[in-house]
Amino acid sequence: MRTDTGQTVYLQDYAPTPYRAPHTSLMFALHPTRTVVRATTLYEPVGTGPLELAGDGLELVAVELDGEALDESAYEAGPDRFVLKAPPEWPFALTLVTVVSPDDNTELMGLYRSNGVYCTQCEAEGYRRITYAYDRPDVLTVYDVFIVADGDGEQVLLSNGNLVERAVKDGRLSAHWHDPFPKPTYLFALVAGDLGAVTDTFTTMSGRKVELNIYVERGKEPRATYAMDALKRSMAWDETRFGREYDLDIFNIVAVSDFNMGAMENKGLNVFNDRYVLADPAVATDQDYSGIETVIAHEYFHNWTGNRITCRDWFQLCLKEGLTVFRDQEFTSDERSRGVKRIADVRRLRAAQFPEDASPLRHCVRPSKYDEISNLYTATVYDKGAELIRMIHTMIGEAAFRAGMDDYFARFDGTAATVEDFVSCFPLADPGAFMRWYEEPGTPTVKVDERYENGRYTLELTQVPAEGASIKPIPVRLALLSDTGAVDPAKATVHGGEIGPGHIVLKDRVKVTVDRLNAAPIASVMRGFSAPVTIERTADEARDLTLIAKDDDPFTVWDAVQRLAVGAMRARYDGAPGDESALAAALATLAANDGHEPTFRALALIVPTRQTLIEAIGSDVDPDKVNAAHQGFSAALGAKMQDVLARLYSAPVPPADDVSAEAAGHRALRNAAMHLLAAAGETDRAATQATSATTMTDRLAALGALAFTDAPGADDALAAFAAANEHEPLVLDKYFAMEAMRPDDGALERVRGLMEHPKFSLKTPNRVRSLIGAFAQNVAAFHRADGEGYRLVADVAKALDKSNPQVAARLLTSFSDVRRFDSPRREAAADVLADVLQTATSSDVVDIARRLTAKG
Ligand code: B3K
Ligand code: ZN
Repeated sequence: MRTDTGQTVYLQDYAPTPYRAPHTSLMFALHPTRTVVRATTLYEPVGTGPLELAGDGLELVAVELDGEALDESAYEAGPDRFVLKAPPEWPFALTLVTVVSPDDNTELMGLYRSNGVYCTQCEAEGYRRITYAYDRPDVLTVYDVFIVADGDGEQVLLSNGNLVERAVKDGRLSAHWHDPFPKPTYLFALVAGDLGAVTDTFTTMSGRKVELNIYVERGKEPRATYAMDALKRSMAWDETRFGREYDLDIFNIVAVSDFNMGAMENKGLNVFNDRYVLADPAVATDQDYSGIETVIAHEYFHNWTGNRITCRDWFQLCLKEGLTVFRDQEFTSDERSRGVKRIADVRRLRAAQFPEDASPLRHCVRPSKYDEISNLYTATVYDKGAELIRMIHTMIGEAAFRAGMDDYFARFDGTAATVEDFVSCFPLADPGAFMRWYEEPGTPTVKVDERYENGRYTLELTQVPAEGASIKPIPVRLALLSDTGAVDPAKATVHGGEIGPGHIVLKDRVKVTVDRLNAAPIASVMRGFSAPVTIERTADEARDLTLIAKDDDPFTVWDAVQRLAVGAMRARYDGAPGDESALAAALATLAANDGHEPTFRALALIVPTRQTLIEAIGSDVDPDKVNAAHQGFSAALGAKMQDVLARLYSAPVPPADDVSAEAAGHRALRNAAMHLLAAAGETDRAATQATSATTMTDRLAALGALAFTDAPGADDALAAFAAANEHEPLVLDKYFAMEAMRPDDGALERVRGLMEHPKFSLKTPNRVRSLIGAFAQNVAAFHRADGEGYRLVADVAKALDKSNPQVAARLLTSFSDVRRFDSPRREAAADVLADVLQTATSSDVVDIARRLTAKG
């Protein structure tokens, strides 16, 4: 058990190690409870003093220096540290033999077993649970890995790099892997066990043939073909768009069912949560398919952004994560639809990152200190990190961006770099000012004011920094629409901002004026959501309806819909009768317009989440009133749009095996129509579809429409769904999540009941997230006035604090928006969190609980 409550680590304390570690030989004799790890590392002095290596709960059984047993007086060793007191002044080989127990590893960091398969997770600090090392990203090592295990020859034995040799002898298997690319410990991986494979090849742009394998649970191989297709498309795309070629002879992916996060980019051996690999239309939704495509691409793209160029220290995490998210977003935009992808990314940013940035857990994209590195894998580092790269792209344009990336790869390949190194590759007008985006937390606001008098139109944009933050450069993409088409930008006069290609860079204020107009134009501002800011614009229904009807930027159209919808829900929350007629008419026209992509139309029909409404209300929120406003609004919209929705629903259903983005769009549009109709009380279609659907997309959408409207038959339909999928863990996760998120009064009791379900287990992160994580998203149930919702989540976090602190800490972050609720709730949550803080022992949980309970 970990009892380290950690020490604060500061960016300013960075210092290189006094020894380099150019080569390591690792020998694993695998055993479920006593795996022996013999690590021989060549160290070269570049400074002086003791060699201090990190460990975590290790049992050390032998120490050798240059092949000779070392006297105990020469070193100090404990479970968490090894110190060679007076190392030689010349290069030396240190051998450390440790013993670890994969079966007792419930934290899923280091070497563990999932379904009998040995696998590893080392990022960020899991390697030190295998052997002592300089477990930090700036020490780059070439690895030779030797694996020995009992077996009959069927089992796979995998590590990073290229396979040198594999042998079977007398019931023993062995393999030797060599990775020629120096890498930090966090990218080390090993997998061994009985797995099935899908195999293919990819020929790179220089003509090298690469062997591709995706390993999955035996019998599930057909479900890995989509992932393989996504992998090959990712490899081709990175060549075309970024000139990046794959660099080893083999690329392996392994899917495991017990994994703390989505996937891991270990060099040449990516390990995946199986939910991001396994799919067929009967068990996976279109959303799952697109998730698989994204995560496969993301991990593959890390081969250059993360692996070939890694991070100097963990403060630079966004250097690999923000950049790689940007790259996967671009991949999806090129493969699917740019406009739709942008809306999807903005939804995610607003749902997760903006709230985080306004919460007690707020931090900079590149923080200057942390207590527990595992808690830094956040929406801010990933998604806001990607937005910062996108702003650079917007400000300098695609050609200069690509040239900057080429420069980055040329200058920093094979190194552990910093954010400053990256930014130095791009011709920014004021790099110092731009760096503030990395160094200050919080979301800036852009205020939009418009005036029209005597033929003169004035648009004023003002930047309001987040509390304690400064003015930063904000690229604003802008168009002025009028009845006679867009206003010629050449006729506009701009004061105060720098004009770049297709955008203005806003500092504190920009004024745009156009004279001699016959009518007021309409400003389409922040087109494509050109910066991660809050857009503050006065409510003006007529203006937003015009944007919905006339603007050609998908984001600004969708955003106008959101503004009107949230405004209408807010009015209902405040007790107004509610009048959605104009919005319903505009949406009906938009949804019926075949000129728009179906996915875009579907996105427009999705009612903004309860969470969005909560943020609009801001403080002292009553979650029951939120539910009522949300339901009332959805029902009214559904009723007013009945005819067009029924027509949309009657469109042909695409063939079940067509998982293309286009087919997914048609399904999404029909299902969005079905949802609104169900909200208005018309649940027959959903009831029929719940049993007749031929895809998981359609089945789950129908079940959701029944469950979320508490339709008659919802309970039975869900029970039948659970029974039919008893042996499909990934589908069962969907069932658990739906039961946990149903907005009726019985959610808490239902979740307590499901925690006793024979298939529920705290040992499987996917299951915990699907039941307890989903429950924490259920606004009225989690934020119950009696505090019982908080208690339930906290109790699970307390139990996991002992066995899997990373998952526990992640669950606890749900408490970060409690401050928006009314006072009995805030107090109930404070009590529960104080209790967690008092009893927790892991640095992960202590860090989050401490920040959530900090005063001021
Ligand atoms: N780099 C990993 C995340 C590791 C999380 C460690 N707690 C996956 C990714 O971002 O690609
Ligand atoms: Zn990543």
